[in-house]
Amino acid sequence: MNPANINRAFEIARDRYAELGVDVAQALEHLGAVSLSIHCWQGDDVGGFETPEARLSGGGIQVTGGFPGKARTLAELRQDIEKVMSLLPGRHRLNLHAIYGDFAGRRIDRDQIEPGHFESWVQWAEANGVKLDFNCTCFSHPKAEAGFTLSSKDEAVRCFWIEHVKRCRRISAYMGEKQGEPCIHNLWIPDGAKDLTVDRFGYRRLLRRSLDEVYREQLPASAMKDAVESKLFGIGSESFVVGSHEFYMGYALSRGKLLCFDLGHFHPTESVADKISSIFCFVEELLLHVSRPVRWDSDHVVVMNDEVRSLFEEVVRSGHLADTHVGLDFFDGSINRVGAWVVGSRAALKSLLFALLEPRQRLVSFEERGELFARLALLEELKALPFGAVWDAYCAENDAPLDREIIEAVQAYQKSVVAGRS
Ligand code: RNT
Ligand code: ZN
Repeated sequence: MNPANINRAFEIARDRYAELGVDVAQALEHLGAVSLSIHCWQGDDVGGFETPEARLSGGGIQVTGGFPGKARTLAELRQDIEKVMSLLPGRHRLNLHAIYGDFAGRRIDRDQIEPGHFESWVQWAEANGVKLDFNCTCFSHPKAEAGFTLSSKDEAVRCFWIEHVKRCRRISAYMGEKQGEPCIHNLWIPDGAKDLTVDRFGYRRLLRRSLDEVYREQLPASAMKDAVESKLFGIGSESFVVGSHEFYMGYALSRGKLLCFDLGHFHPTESVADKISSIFCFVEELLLHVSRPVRWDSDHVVVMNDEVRSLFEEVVRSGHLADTHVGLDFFDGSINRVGAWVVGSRAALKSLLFALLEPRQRLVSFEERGELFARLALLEELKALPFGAVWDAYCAENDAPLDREIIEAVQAYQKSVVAGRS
């Protein structure tokens, strides 16, 4: 598109927002300061590289689809991530899972992993100007097959996973030290049961005890921060999930840990957006897993829907954008994976920009004066403002393609790189 047209459209949009009291330049500055923590696992259907045959199994999460050309090696995954990042405006982080270590063909069990297995990622990150986040992997493993890990009643199983998570925290601290800013270590475990469970309290007490053991080692806050991610149910854990919302909210608040809200981990009609202003009454930081549940925690590619928009609206309205770590969590193997990554990441950024362009003061003053029709009318008006012109200009300014250039860019990469993977 002709740069002069992008500019012309932007100037008209900027003036239109200015009439409502919105400072577009400031909104773009805030947007530019946000780094998404892009999940590595969209690239290979949450398989990881522990063995050549490694694939997602169990844990209540699932990837469907067999689109050809998924990354088979660390090198291919890195190449795909570099491509994805080149198609996004702004600087973003990479979120790794423990199963993505550089194991060089050796069988390293989860209770044996070490910072050295992630050294090549640290080097890659430095070379690409990317900061890393990390996750322990408590699924896709024989010792997770019975459905319980940190809350298992089998002490040997529990100890195995405690050791794994302890090591993952050290790996996170190693990454954080190397990159000169904290690496967030997020903990999600699949523990739960398909059917009516009687000793719920027993499992939850075990989980609390295991977590206390896992977090016993003090690691410098300048190098790593701990987050815990709750869930409502999974495939095969429909009746009981040990790490529920209440469990982790209590844990995080009493132990000074970060909470992680995943959009797919609540009742389908429950608003995660509405939790933001509640939780920020009690915490200083928050981790999000932006995702798209379709009837269940299906982890569809994020789009700019009402849920994601209102989530960011609440983050911005509460004045806590700088304290919110925005992780992505979706995995779709049924469409072009690089394309899925790009569309989902850009949708998150667009939703955030939309929220940043809200004339908050005007809306709040309508609200405070009881002019509730006016509040509603203005919220409706915003939907038809030239938001796209601001987004286009932001992309152009940041040397990223416009939305209308994405299809071609992804297809060209598919043809020249991905199609060669048989
Ligand atoms: C699972 C959780 C968790 C995972 C990733 C792979 O329901 O959302 O965050 O998706 O760790
Ligand atoms: Zn998640």
